[in-house]
Amino acid sequence: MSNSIESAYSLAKERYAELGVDTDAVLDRLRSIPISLHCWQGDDVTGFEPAGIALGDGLAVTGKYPGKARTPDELRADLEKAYSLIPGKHRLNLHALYGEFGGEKVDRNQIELKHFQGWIDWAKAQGLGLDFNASFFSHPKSADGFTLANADEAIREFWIEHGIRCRQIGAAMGEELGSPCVMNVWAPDGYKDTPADRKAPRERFVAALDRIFAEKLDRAHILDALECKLFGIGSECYVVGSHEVCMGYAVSRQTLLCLDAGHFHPMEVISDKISSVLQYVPELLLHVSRGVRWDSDHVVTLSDELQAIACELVRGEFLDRTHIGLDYFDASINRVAAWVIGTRNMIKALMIALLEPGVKLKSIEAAGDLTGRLAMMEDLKVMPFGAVWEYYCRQNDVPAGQCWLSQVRQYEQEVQSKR
Ligand code: RNT
Ligand code: ZN
Repeated sequence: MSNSIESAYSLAKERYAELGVDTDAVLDRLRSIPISLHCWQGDDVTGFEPAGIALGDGLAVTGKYPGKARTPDELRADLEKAYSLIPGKHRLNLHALYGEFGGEKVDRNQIELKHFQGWIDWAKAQGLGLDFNASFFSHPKSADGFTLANADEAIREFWIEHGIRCRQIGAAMGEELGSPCVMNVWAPDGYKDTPADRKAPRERFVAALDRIFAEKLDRAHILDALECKLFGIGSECYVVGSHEVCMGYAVSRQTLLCLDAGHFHPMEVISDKISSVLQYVPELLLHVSRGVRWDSDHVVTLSDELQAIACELVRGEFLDRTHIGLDYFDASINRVAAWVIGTRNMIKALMIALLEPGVKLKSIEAAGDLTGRLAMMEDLKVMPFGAVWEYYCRQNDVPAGQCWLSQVRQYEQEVQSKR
């Protein structure tokens, strides 16, 4: 390890010790927190269905950066490059449309475990856990904007079957990998303009979810999650799976609730929702994202809100009940770099949160010293966490500072640019 990184770390360690924080213990804790990388950043949510149709249903990816992954092998190679530049052991979040169908037309209501065996074998070899998502979009049967809440019973049944199969596949993934698979359901259903009937689609949606989640599966293998949303492109006036619908569902059925940072009003933050919803739901899934003016899914930066999310998880001791996933898609920059930047930021935010003298802050607050609380929170912002971060990267054999980017550039030149 380079001397300057070590000596900066030992000075930082002293400074944190003065606040009663043990940096070595923080780094041990940090190493145990997995982040689930979203496979869909690697290919702009395209997937591998032979008759794949254009992305829609409220989702949009902008940018034309060259070199996107076109096959499962290319996507895995890109992911391996990204993981090699991210400290710690993490997970992969797969979508059902990323199955390996070998050019065969396998519709969503026909997917089977065998289509994901390649991913499971690869995850096992890489020491990664897998999470899974049913794909209720980019399909002719979602073209009218409705899937699980569709008024057409045959279409509803088609999507219910998809959901049921996704749970079974997810449970098998979790069992094979020895780590529970979080299986997330997000459905785009909604109307562009004001509905005459807001009730019936929600009733159909809840009934469809009950069918999908009916089979009792072992929570050691699979954890069911439901993701809400305020609006999407083309569903501006009405989204069936609103926060209230999903929250009520998750509370009453004791499933996980998925909070996506881009799925609320721009003035609303999920950091404030964590300790709220965990009063009622057993566990949470986070889709850490960054909305700019809308649910734009920008690469996660080390923003105030990212720090607030991480602080909430640490201060509330919620890390054991929260599964952290990322959800953004940017095709205007190198896609491997997008994974690396966003994931490293998530880890940095968790590290900064763990470096907080939490007991001290809470006791200042409990004593009513609100001046002292604000003063301490602000002074903590200039503590030498950069030195701790660089040490952590080195300790985990990944480049500290900006050196990781030259490795992405080399990979781009040798691999991605040849696609
Ligand atoms: C859509 C949701 C959903 C998707 C992914 C691809 O607004 O955020 O999670 O982004 O499933
Ligand atoms: Zn999401």
